[in-house]
Amino acid sequence: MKQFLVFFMLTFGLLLAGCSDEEELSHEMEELEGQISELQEENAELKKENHALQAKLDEQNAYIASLDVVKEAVTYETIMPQSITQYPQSFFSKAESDLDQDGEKEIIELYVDAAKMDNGEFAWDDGQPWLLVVKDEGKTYPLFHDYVQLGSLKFWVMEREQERSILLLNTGMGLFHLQSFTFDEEKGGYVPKTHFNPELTFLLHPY
Ligand SMILES: [Ca+2]
Repeated sequence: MKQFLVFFMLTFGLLLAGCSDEEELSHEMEELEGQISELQEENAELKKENHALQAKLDEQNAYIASLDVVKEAVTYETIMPQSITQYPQSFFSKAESDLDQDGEKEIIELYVDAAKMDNGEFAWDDGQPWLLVVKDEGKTYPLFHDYVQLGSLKFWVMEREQERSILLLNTGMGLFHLQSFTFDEEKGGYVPKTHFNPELTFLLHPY
């Protein structure tokens, strides 16, 4: 009888221990499931954020691409004849050359909106509008018509590989912009091309 009692108590004890392990495991499983569920929610949230960021990135890339198109159009748009209603007040310099090589010389004129004093010097301001035009039998092509801050314009007529062009240097504030303008017979205008235009270039000498 005593042996039976010992056997019964041992069995009951083992059963109790088994139950307790099972409960603990079940509890751990629940906790793990909870953690998995939380991670899945976080993952879904991150995916959503990632999607939004990608959409924003796509939008910004499209905007940058549109700016490049505008930049290209501005840089390479052919300059057609225009009617100049108001010239800057002073004539600055002039050249003559057969730029389209049709046997007749065109007139290239540079004007600046600065008063010329009695001694022939210009009364320079911190900046002023400039205008560079090519005149060809009643047609006027404004190659440059803009404000130049703390700088000036200088042009040359050059011939290279039997093609004539005007070279224009703009040394406005933070600028050292060298462009050429070449007549395109098919387009009927002057095609501008930038050769040198590094960002924020300040001339130290000569100032
Ligand atoms: Ca000509």
